[in-house]
Amino acid sequence: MNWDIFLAPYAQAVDELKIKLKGMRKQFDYESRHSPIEFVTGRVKPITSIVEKARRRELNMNKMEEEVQDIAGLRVVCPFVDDIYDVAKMLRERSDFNILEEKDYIDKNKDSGYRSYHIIIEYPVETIYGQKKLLAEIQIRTLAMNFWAINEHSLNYKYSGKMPEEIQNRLKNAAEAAFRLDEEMSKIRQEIREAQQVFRRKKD
Ligand code: 0O2
Repeated sequence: MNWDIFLAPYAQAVDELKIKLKGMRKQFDYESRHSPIEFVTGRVKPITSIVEKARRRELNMNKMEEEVQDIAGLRVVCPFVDDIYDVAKMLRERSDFNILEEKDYIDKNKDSGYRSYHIIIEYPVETIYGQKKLLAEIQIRTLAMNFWAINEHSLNYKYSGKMPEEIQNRLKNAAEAAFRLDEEMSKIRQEIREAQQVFRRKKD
């Protein structure tokens, strides 16, 4: 397997989708409207993680393109929980990719405590050999969900997936605290928005 050749279209897809999703944020800024997008990141899954995932699921290496849906991964981080659903709606209305699947881990979080909204898309990339349709995963989550997930991810890495029970329990409590924070912030959302508008007017 030549990984550079295999991953090149995925790198292109990540670059293109980052520009497109960041463009949505910019459009809200130009129109001085509240942006449901705080920031956007993207990455191509590291080779070691692809191989590890394929092994864990006993995948046929030839079927990796269909089975590993997040080789191209985008993350849209939003201020509030409602913004996640607004972003998902905007993505459904786009014509530059097809949505294949949506996974709502917000209402029904994962056992670890993980919360996020995942959208699997089929994205067409133009290569020197013609068009190639590949899968990409867009994770949409709040700042609080993101804070929790990046810390949990580092701890999982540290303990190679065998996290001590005490830390697992602490993380579950932290996930609930993050969720309550999101709920509280949603309740005072209007106040926060007005404060941001005043701040923007003063800056202008
Ligand atoms: P990385 O290092 O971020 O690339 P499954 O394994 O079947 O449960 P599947 O099909 O891989 O799930 O898709 P799922 O559940 O939508 O998860 C895909 C990605 O979501 C993961 O990729 C993580 O990025 C994120 N994710 C899912 N569950 C958790 C979790 O409990 N904690 C954190 N921090 N992130 C999670 P990878 O390949 O696992 O990891």
